[in-house]
Amino acid sequence: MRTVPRVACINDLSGFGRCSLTTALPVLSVMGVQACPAPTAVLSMHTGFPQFTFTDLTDGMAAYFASWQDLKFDWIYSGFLGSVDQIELVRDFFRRQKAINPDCRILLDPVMGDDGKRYSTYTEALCNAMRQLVAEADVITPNITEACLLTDTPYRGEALHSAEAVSLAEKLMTLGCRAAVMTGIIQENAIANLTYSGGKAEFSRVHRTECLFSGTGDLFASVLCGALAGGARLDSAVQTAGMFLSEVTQYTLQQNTPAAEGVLFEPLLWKLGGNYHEQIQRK
Ligand code: PXL
Repeated sequence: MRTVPRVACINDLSGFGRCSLTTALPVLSVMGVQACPAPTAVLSMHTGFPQFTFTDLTDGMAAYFASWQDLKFDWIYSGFLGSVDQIELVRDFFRRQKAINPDCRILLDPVMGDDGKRYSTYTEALCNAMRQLVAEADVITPNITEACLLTDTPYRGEALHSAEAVSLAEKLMTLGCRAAVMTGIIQENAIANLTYSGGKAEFSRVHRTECLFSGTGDLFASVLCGALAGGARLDSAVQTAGMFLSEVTQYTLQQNTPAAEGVLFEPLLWKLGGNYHEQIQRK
């Protein structure tokens, strides 16, 4: 492994609202990982705000990836994708990286929606293209809404019994990914994250904060990516990401800030720079 693992972060840059690249870059940096951004779009604010500008960057992406063709990445972490063409460019980038470096791993966060609803920019064509992209991934991190959209399953809320969650994860696996982490399953006063890998399902539960903040999926996937790039096993990386999310959401709830502004991770970011992962694993 490289001294500083290298990750390509394919995601949008939203100027306000704590999500996508503005979350991924600080989290990966503090976790000792070199984060190389490939921006898919620039938004003035994320799409959860009533007004935002959206500049799609698809046109520049082929040249952007071409200039990276001799770089080897340990992981590729992809998030919000804004057009079908973009999804195809990302698929080609995944394939090229795997071809020049079979050890390259792909973390795909299929950012499509939340709370039973698709994001306003997310069309049916994008859903179909995302289903195909999942087949290229080593790990995917959908929330329940996204798991339902990907598998054409009717959405019946975020509260799922363990057996229902496992059967949804099994459906996700039929799309061809190597492992799936289904996030944000409500089970009484806990949030469960389900890791499905190697034919085995494992639940990791943390304290639930009763509020829905924007960008929590991005923060979870970013911490997960940092831990994985640092060499952690998938199940332990899921525990670490879950614990950090639980701490940060509880802190944010106490501060009483608008939910669309996301989780206030800045005051707690330093924890990820120490031996947070080791501490969580020892608990
Ligand atoms: O947090 C996911 C996300 C990422 N990127 C953009 C978004 C959202 C959620 O609303 O709008 C642009």
